[in-house]
Amino acid sequence: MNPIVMNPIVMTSARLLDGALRCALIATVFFCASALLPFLAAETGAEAWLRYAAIDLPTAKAYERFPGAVVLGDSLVLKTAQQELVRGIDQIAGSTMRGGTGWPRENAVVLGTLRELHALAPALLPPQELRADGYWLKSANIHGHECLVITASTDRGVLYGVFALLSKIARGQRVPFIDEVQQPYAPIRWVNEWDNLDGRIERGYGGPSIFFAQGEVRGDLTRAGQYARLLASVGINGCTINNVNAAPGILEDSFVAQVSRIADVFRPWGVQLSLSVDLSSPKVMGGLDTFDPLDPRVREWWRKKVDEIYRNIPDFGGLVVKADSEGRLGPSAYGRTPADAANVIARALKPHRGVVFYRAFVYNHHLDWHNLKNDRAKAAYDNFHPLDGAFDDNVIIQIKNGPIDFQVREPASPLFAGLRRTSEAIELQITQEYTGQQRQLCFLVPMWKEVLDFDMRVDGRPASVKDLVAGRIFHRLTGGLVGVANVGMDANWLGSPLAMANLYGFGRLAWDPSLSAAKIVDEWTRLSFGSDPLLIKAITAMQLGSWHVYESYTGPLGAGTLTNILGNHYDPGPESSEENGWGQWHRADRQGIGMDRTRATGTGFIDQYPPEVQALYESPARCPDNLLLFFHHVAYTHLLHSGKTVIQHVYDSHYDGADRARDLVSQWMKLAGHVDDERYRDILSRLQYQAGEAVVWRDTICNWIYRLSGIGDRQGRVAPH
Ligand code: GCV
Repeated sequence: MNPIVMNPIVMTSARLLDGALRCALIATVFFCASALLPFLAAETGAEAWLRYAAIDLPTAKAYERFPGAVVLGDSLVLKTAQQELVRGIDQIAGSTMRGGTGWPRENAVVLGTLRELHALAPALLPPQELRADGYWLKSANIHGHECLVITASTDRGVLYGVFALLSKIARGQRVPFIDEVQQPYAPIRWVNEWDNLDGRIERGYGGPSIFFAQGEVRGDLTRAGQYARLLASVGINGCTINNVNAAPGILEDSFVAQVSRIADVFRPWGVQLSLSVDLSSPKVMGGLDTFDPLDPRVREWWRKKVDEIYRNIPDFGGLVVKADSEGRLGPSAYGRTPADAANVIARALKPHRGVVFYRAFVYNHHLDWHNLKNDRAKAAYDNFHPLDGAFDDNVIIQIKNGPIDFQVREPASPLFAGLRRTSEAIELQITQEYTGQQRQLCFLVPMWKEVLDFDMRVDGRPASVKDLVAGRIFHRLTGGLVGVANVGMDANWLGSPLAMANLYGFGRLAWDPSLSAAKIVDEWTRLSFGSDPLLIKAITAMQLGSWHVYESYTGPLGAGTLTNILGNHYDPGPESSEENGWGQWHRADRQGIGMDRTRATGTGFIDQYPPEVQALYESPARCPDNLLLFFHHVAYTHLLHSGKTVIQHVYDSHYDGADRARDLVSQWMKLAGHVDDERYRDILSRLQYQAGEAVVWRDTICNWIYRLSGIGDRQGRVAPH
């Protein structure tokens, strides 16, 4: 095994032999190491990016200069921050810090909010105002002691600062003198889990629920607490624990009491718990004969229910609503609007400072496919844009990144630019429902960045999606990013070790969407696998290229993931998209392929964008190739900007994609001996399987499009030219 990635426990032990000082710590470290053996030695992936693997001795020595870990204040979150610091430094640098409270009496890392710091060192002021959850890492001399201060305006910010410091140290950075402020881009940085109360997870690929089993909250919530730690380590501050297709029973008083146990294990990590609710709850479980949001009895029901939740969970975050969508009941049953529905719940939450996330994923799945003007992509904007300004200020409209449903490529939803007087959040899908279900490698950060960076050109001025959702363009008080994670009981959380880069990447982007995909994956790889240069180079290259690889054999040119949309959302199944009401149409026929969404001849979807974006997409001549079939129905012989015909591009892309999927296997095999056996073999078998699946996809799609078009492949791979 390569020395750089050898078992950290072995490394720690070796270093212990090095110096007399460390000899004194043998017993403690050995004890800690033994306790952690099942996680670290086995490398199951359970510790994810918080492995805290030992670093080299000279770098580690730098941390001996801070023997103390002093906390100013005694809140639960501050105590957690102190414990995490001590644990991290012990594992990473092999030094045991002395925990203490009050003013430092030796060189120390000092943890505390700005208020507490001010009492200790009034002259120590951050170079800029720290917004909620932002933190400042600062080397300073305090009353004659060399200190490293981690401060913030909130306790949670201090915890985030500790994780940031540990991440730097774990990646081998030396931080002797530091003066760094980090601020979150947006206040909302949440994950959703689509867990059902019976323990199954909708679109979950990492095992059963960590929260529920057989209709109850699990007795043992150790994993839920560990998950909260992972979330906090990347700055995620909220988690909705149950499926948006919500079981009404979640709101039974007895169940809320059970749920409060989950909030208890989230609390030390500053993660707020929230619940998805069924809008018909007042009727289906609340004893009323209606759930009309404008009925005073319904209003009172929500008020009492929310009060009851806060009695159990005082720091409860809020409620998520999926209504009038995919068979869920909603306000339309009474001729009411999403604003009526959102506001009745928002008003119940308001006194407690809770928020409502009302999902914009509202559409008719019985659309008449014969009608070429029908278009599911228009639904979110059509339903919500007219209501702009009608939502209370603690309502956040949660909008999927694209107008359809987490396809391998979609344009940014036009609704991001269509709400000026309403707060919004972007919903990204970490679980790979349409992108390989964790059985195939697809690092989604580059895709998310394209959407977040997309400029909507509102009123002729720059308006990136990330600025819109953060509330920066229209000066909203709240907003941000929500990721559908769906972690499960599998040791490595998502079922696949490499897929964890998506969870990490979501958190990092939610904190700072300007980070590059390359930086994020570099951080993640170092933390998850170590700093062996060969390994860093190979894993980052594989991850960064993987979305394009997957796209090229599943859905090139913006046609959508050509998968079995009526079944598993995984296998190739281009025919399943057509001739049904779901509206994931690609409109492939004998002449051509693609949805005509133009204003001139198509569904008019393009009209929903601001004028400069309309101009980009309306003309096939300007429309980027990678979205051509999303916006236009073109002949198979249509020439792309690349100079190829559409049909030849489809053939080439599928063959190229399958070749590149096979190359992923050889790239990985070069890492034999550089990665622990367990993860090496797991990842190898997944990549080998993916290479086979890519061939299945290639052949299915190429044969299907050849049968439809009758046009052969110039290279003779599919049918005679
Ligand atoms: C939770 C897609 C998924 C559904 C999901 C839905 C949603 O349609 O296939 O499983 O339901 O999106 O986001 O509400």
